[in-house]
Amino acid sequence: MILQPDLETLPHHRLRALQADRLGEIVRFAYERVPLYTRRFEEMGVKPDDISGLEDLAGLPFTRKSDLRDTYPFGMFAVPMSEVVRIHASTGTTGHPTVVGYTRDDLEVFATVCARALAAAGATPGMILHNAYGYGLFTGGLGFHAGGERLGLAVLPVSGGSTSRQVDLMLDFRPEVLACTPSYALTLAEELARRGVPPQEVPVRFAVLGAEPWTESMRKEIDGLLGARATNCYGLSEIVGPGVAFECAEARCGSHVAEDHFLAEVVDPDTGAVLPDGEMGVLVVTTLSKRALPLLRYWTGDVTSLSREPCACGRTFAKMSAVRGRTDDMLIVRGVNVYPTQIEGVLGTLAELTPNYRLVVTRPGTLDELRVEVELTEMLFRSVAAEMLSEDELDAHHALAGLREALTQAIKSAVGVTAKVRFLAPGTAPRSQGGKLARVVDERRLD
Ligand code: DLL
Repeated sequence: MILQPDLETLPHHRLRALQADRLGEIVRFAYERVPLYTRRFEEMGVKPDDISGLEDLAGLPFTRKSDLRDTYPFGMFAVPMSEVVRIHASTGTTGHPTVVGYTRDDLEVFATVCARALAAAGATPGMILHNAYGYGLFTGGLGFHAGGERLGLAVLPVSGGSTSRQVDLMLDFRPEVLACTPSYALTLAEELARRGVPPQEVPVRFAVLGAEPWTESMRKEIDGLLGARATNCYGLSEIVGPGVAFECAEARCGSHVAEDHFLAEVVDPDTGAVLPDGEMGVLVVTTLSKRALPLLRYWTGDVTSLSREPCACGRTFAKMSAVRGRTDDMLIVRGVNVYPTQIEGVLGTLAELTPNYRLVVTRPGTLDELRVEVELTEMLFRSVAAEMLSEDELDAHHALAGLREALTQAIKSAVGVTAKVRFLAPGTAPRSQGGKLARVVDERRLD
């Protein structure tokens, strides 16, 4: 279902005209209201009027996360606090958290793009939405909450955590729609399986998953375990939260950017030059309608590509490919660039393995070592571990030699790195407790 067909299927030339109008307005607004932009424009000798069309965008500097941190907490807000009705913030593992604000109109945009995402995933008014994204400073919970209400869903604000209770509610209330991170969808699916609920008896039909990178093999796994259709939803708090881009149930192949509100570019991570459609680079987003925190050419750090091929669903919004990861999540192992999603893709090709894994990078001597720790399926584990085995005995079991060789080869040919493989018993790799799951442990000392 298309929530706003008049906007979501706008012919390209009209969409471009709308974007150009809004860009001119937001550039002037940001220049006049945000001291950082005033200063930057003046330093570059650029006037807002110089940006009269989309083609002029590349003349503007990037805005980075560090700009938000340097002006912590509210220095980039473009309206007085009397016009701000909501504040969210990232947890910020290093330095200050990034703080974002919304006017009443901004919340309207936020709810609308989340409602579009739910509708595109297959949700229709009258369905129940089990919203297991975290509520609080994180944008996922409240974003999908408002989006669900806007679409006409009955929203169950379960938030993250208390998996057993979530599954009780799921079995009693029978929600057709689930929203959470893909790693938490797996945790929920495991708990359902543990209770002996087969996929065809899981009430969820549509799962709207995002907030962390995931792969097609993970999608297949989740679809199978839940008996549902999982679609991807992308977003970041700086731009609005979830709903910046979302997949349609028809194609499930790339996420439509809500281009009436967000202007997307993909740029070369080293030179900053705009790349043509189809080429992988860093996603840069300009907000076209936000008022509390307008951001011009915001450097997301997320690696993706854009496509403007017509889509089966009829939406004309450009699609971004599944995010490979953030440039700062990229591991450099003996000089080779490795994204965790590349390893996840390889694990998904081997039926003996589960999607539960962890990557550990160490430097025992002078060389980096990448260790891929992955759980065996219950079936294989049982056939190997007829007797009690220690973790080391399991890992070294002769019956796993062929699998180890196959996995090592597959990783080498896909990623170009020889990884050490460690097999784990089912249930021993880290699980999402409700939010994003950290799968990488980097133990190298780089000093
Ligand atoms: O994760 C907003 C969100 C909530 C999106 C719920 C989707 C669903 P932040 O906490 O600010 O906001 O984190 C944003 O998470 O820059 C990406 O690196 C990553 N990310 C978000 N969605 C996806 C996705 C929310 N679908 C950062 N695929 C972004 C891959 C994603 N990475």
